[in-house]
This record gives sequence, structure tokens and C-alpha cells, in this order.
Amino acid sequence: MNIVMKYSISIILIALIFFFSCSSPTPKDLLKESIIPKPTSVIATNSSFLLSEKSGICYEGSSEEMGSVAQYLADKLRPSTGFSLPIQSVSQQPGSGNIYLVLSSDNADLGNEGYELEITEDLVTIAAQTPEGVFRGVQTLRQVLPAQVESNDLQEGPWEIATGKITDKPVYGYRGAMLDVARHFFQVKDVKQYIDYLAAYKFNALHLHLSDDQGWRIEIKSWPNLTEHGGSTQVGGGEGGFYTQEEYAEIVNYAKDRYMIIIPEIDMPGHTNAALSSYAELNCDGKATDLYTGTRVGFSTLCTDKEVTYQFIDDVVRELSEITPGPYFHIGGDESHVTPLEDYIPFVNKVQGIVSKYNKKVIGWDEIANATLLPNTTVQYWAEADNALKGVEQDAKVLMSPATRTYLDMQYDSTTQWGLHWAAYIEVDEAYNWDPASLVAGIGKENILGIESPLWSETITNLEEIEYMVFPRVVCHAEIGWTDKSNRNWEEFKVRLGNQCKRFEAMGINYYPSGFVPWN
Ligand code: TNX
Repeated sequence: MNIVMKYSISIILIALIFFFSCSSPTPKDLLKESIIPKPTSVIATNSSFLLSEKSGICYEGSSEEMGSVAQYLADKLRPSTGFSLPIQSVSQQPGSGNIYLVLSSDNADLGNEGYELEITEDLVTIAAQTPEGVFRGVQTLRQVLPAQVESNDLQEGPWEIATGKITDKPVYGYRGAMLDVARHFFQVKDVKQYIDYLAAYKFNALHLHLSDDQGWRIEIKSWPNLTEHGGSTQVGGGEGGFYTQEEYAEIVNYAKDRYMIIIPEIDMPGHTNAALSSYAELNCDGKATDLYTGTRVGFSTLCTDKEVTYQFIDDVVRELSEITPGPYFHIGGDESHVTPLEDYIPFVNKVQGIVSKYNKKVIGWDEIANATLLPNTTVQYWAEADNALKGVEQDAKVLMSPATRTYLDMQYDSTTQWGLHWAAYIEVDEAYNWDPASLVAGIGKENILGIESPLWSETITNLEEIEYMVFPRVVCHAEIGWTDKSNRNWEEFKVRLGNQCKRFEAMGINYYPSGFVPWN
């Protein structure tokens, strides 16, 4: 080899080394990321952070709870990136290339759930007042990584994140979904899967509709026939099922680890055929009814003037409250068409007393506002604005679940395979384009606890069908509950939503590919 060749090879080598060691980060624009719910503020600095096999997840301090949030993040990122992402407790800001979770009180304005996510070329930092805030920030971090990060299988990178700073907090403190496990029963693993989906969009409450005419789904040790008999079937005559108290506790804990509370609902005095068929004494005529597997509503009622009815309710509320750490107990109260109003009102008054005796706050469907509400009772508006207004007059808070906007069992249009349409067909734009604080004259932001999206399951039998009815509408509701009205706009939202489809696909979600959304 002559000297010229040797010289050229060295130059090429040096150039290559230089290229690989100092290759500058790809410019990326944080403002172009399709984050849902839309954050309060995003500042872009137009460079990128590269997550690599050298990255770790560091959290400040020795708090076990912060360690769990770090673990949750690691569990999300490891399968798709293939990186080991070791978790480490640190006492100061870590070096370059890491993710850093920190409790910081700099910004008191963030409240319980707010967070700041700062991405520089060197470090990703999520700072919040509480581990819960950090957890919400982790959901945003997932969404600024490439969509394949959501896959359970190894994916190719590069795992670049646009640099900048996101400051974020929710408008409403309660952002919920309801699952009807009574009309059709869903296994614990399906409920957990649903919780995971909801957590990704920053929901913090799951309301379980645990009893109805067609089935009783939660073990009550002092009234065992409720599940033994009352849980033995479902709509259409299938085998039904129920959660043991241990399984329910497992759901509660799974939700808790994702900063979601469970709201148990025992619907009464109507929607109680499963109980009435399990215990003869709960009927006014002392005769047990037959099990029911149809879909009619409004034909059943507990006997409101029997003492045993209140002993029964006391036992149920006591046992269920003991295994429910969240502050709420939902007493139903809807569609009690065969309970005369003069019986319904004292019934609801008494039941509120039982619930508060066990230190829970009452939630009930809007009809309960006909009774005298205890302070701290919440009225869930679903059908009758006048009822909700009666609640507001009594200083109750309102949980917004207008059937025409939030009912996830309503069909998208007349061709939708599952669901009902008694309230409306709800296309994706209809699900998005409304504001809780201006829907009903007389119900303003100060009266509203939050929003909740119910999925009734008369026609829904498995997780795939749940997914189809829920996605993408529940994502619209996630943004309504989190993002200020001034920051929401359908034309802009639908583009962000369209960009979520890669994430839905990576998560394996069977979503409805609405023609109103520019899927990308
Ligand atoms: C009305 S919404 C009901 C439910 C049904 C639902 C079907 C409410 C409080 N009651 O019992 O499942 O419609 O969409």
C-alpha cells in the first residue's frame, strides 16, 4: 500500500468515527405530535432526544410509589424497544440519555394530576407534585414516542423524541367510563385490559355497573344466593358469572396502580330482578321472580316498605364499601317505573343514609334528584336535564353523561353492527363536539364534577365488541374531560385522532374506522 492510499484510508476512518460519534440529533417538532388529550401548553425546541440501549429510568428519592411509576413505564417501554431500561433511585438529576421522574413543588399550580414533561437532547424529565401527576405525564411520554412503542413485540427504532416542554393539567377532576358487567358479564382480564386503555388517555375513574335485572355480579358473603343464583345467567341466556370479593379487590388494585378509582354501582330500587329472583323476601308478595334474560327495562322493584330490604341494602353497601377504597358508592336509581314516586323518594333518602354511614359519597342517576339529597351527593345526568337541575338547586354536583353524546352503546350510524340507538346515533364528531359546561342552561363548570362515558352491554358480549364501540369515541371524551374548551377544536382534533390509529393498531384495539376521521 502506498503512502497516499494509507493517508486516504486514515482520513476516511477519521471521518467515519467523527460522523458516528458526533452525529447531531435529528430535528423534530414537538408541536407536530398528536397528543390526546391535548396538553395545556407545548413549547417546541426543534431537536430530539434519543432513547437507546444505554438509557435508564431514574426517579428521585426512595419513595416506593415513585418506584412503581418507574416500573410501570419500564414495563411499557421494554417489550417494543428491547432495551433493558434499568430502574434506579437517584438523589440528583442523572446524566445524559436517561429518563428522570421527579417530585417537584416548583409549580404549585399543577395540582394533583398536573405535570411538566421536559425533553432536551440529553434528558427526559417528568416533574409533578405527586406520583399521580408523574403517572399522567408518563402517558404523554408514551404518545411522543413513535407509535410502535405500544407494541408487545420487538420493534425497530430509532426511538427519537422531539425536544421541548409540555405543561399540563386537567380541567375536570373526574374523568370516567362505565362498564355494564350485568347485562353481559366480562372476565377480570378484560376489565383490566379496559383499565389499561383508559389509563393511556388519562381517565381516573371506572364505574362498574355490578347489578341489574339480568345478573348480580359481585359476591356478597352475607347474601350468597345473589351470585349463586342471581349471577348464573345474562342477556340471551348465557352462563353469566360474577366477581368474588378477591377478584373485585384485584380489579380495584389494578386500577389503583394506574391512578384510577373504581365506583361500584348497585342499581336500586329498580333494575333488581336478579336480586328479587335470588331472595323471595325482597319481593312485596314474598315470591321470588324468575331469572330474566331479555332487555326490557323498568319492570322490577325492591319492596320499599319492608324492613328486610334495608337490612339487605345495609349488608351489601357495608361489604362492598369495605373493599372499595374510592370515595363513591353508586346507588343507581334510574328507570324505577314500577316504584311509585311517593315510595321512591323515601327509599332514596334512606339509602343515602346507609351509604354515608359507611363513609361513602352517593352517586345516582339523575332521577335521584327528586329526593332530598345529602350534601356531597352527585347526580349523574344521563337523560333529564330537569332532574339534573333539581340536583343543582340542592347544591349537588353533576356528573355529565348525556346519552346523546357519551353513551358508548349508541350506534355510530344505522349500519353499526352492535349497540342501540334510542338516544341517538353518535358519530365521532358528535361525541367530540360539545362542552359539558354549556350543554344545559343552569349547569356551569362550577356545578360539574366531571364527565363519564357509559357502555351498556345489552348487545355487547366480548372485548372486541367493547373496543369497537368505545374506540375512538372514548378518546374524544378523554379530551373533553381534560382539555380546556378554548383549546379544543374538532377540525384540529380529528387530525390528531387520525394519527392515533397506529397506536390503536400497535395496542391491538379493534376500533371503528369512522369516515369522519382522516386516518393516517
Ligand atoms: C338506559 S342509562 C338505562 C340502561 C340501559 C341503557 C341502554 C340508564 C341510567 N338506564 O338501563 O342499559 O339505557 O342504552
